[in-house]
Amino acid sequence: MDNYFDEPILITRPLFPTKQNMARKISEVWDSKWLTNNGTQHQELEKQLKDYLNVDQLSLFSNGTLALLLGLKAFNLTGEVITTPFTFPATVQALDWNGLTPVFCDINPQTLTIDATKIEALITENTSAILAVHVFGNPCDVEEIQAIADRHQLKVIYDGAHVFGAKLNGQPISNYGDMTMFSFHATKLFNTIEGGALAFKDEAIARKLDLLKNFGLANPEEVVLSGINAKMNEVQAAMGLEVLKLVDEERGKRHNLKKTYERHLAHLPGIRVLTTLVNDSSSYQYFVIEIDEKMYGKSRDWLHDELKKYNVFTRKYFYPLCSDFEWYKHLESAQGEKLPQAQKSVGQVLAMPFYGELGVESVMKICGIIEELHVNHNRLSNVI
Ligand code: T4K
Repeated sequence: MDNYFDEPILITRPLFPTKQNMARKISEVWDSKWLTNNGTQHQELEKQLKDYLNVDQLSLFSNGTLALLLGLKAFNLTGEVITTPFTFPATVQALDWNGLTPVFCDINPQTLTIDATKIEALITENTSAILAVHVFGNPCDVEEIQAIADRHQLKVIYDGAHVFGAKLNGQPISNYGDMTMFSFHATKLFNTIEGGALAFKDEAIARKLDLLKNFGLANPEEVVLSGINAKMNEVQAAMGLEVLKLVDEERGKRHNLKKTYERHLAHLPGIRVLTTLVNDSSSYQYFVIEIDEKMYGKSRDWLHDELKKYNVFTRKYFYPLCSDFEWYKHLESAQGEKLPQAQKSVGQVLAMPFYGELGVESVMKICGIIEELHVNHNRLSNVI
C-alpha cells in the first residue's frame, strides 16, 4: 500500500515546549524550592489565563474532572441534574461523586450537544441544575438553556473541556452559564500535562473553591469544610506557561488542517463534518466526522478498522453513551427509546487525527485513503 504511514498516526499529540525552554522553566521551580500549594508559577499561570480567556474569576485544578466535581459541589446542588449522555465519562462521574442523579436528555443532531428543546420536559421539583457539554468545540444552545434555567431557577454549568479559548457571539464562551470547566489534559489544545480550571463570575465561589481544593483548610489550624486535594502543582503550571505561548500558532495550523479535511471529504456521500463551529473563534480541539452507513456504504466501525491497516488510528469519541453504563441502566431517562438521536450518533462519530505537527500533506493522504476505500467499496458492490 503506497499510502501506508510508516509511523502510527494518532488522533492527537500534546503541544510540547522545546526542551531548552522547559528546562529553563523547571530550573526556576527548582531554584524557588516551592513545588505546589499556590506557588509563583501557579499564580502567574492563573493571571495569564485570566487575560487569555478574558474572564474575571478563574481557579486552577490538578485535572478537569476534579475541577468539575468541585465546581458542582461549590453550588451545593441537590437531587437531579439534567445532562447529556453523549460525553466523556468524567462529566457524569462528577455528578456521581457529588451524590447527584443524572437525568439524561437527548442531543441535537447537528451539534451533538444537549437538545435544549427537550430539557424543560425533564425538569422536576428535584432538579437543581443543567450540566451541558460544548461537544468537540460545538457550542450548546446557550441562550435557550439560560432562558430555561431562569424560568426554573436552575444553575447552569458547562463542561467546556473542548472549548479552550473559544468565543461565541464575540465574547468568551465561559461568559455563558454560572460556571465553565476547562480541561488542560495532555490531549487538549492547551495542556499542563494534567490540569483544569473553572471560570465563573461569583467572587464568593472563588474563596469556596480555594477551600474545597485544599482540604477545607482556612488556615493551618482551622478546617472549615470537607474538602479534598485538587491543587495544580508548580511543574504543571510551569508547563502551562510555556505551552500557552504556542497555542495561537497551533490553532492556526489546525485551522489549515480543518480546511484541508473539509475540502477533501465534502464530496464523499455519507460523510458529514460534524464540527460545525458556528462560533466566531473555535477551539480547534477535535475534527470529527459522522458516517451515514446507508449513504457511505460501510459503517463507522468498518472505516475505523480499515484505517488501522494504513497505520491511522481514529477514535470513536464518545462511545459508549454514558446512559448505557451499568450503574445508570435502571434510570428512566437512560432508556434507549428516550434518547433516539444519541443512540444514532454514537454509532456514527469518528474523531480524525488532528494536531498541528501532523501537517496538511498527511491530512491529504488520510483523505485519499478514505476516498479510495469508498471507491474500492463501490467498485466491489457493483461487481457483486
Ligand atoms: N469532559 C470532557 C467532555 C472530556 O472530554 C474530558 C476529557 C473531561 C471532561 C475530563 O477532563 P480531564 O480530567 O481529563 O482533564 C483522553 C483524555 O485522557 C481525556 O482528558 C479526554 N477528555 C478524552 C476525550 O481523551 P483517552 O483515554 O482517549 O486518552 P488516550 O490516552 O487514549 O490518548 C488519546 C491519544 O492521544 C492517543 O492516541 C495518543 C495521544 N497521546 C496521549 C497522551 C496522554 C499522546 O500522544 N501523548 C500523551 O501523553 O482520554
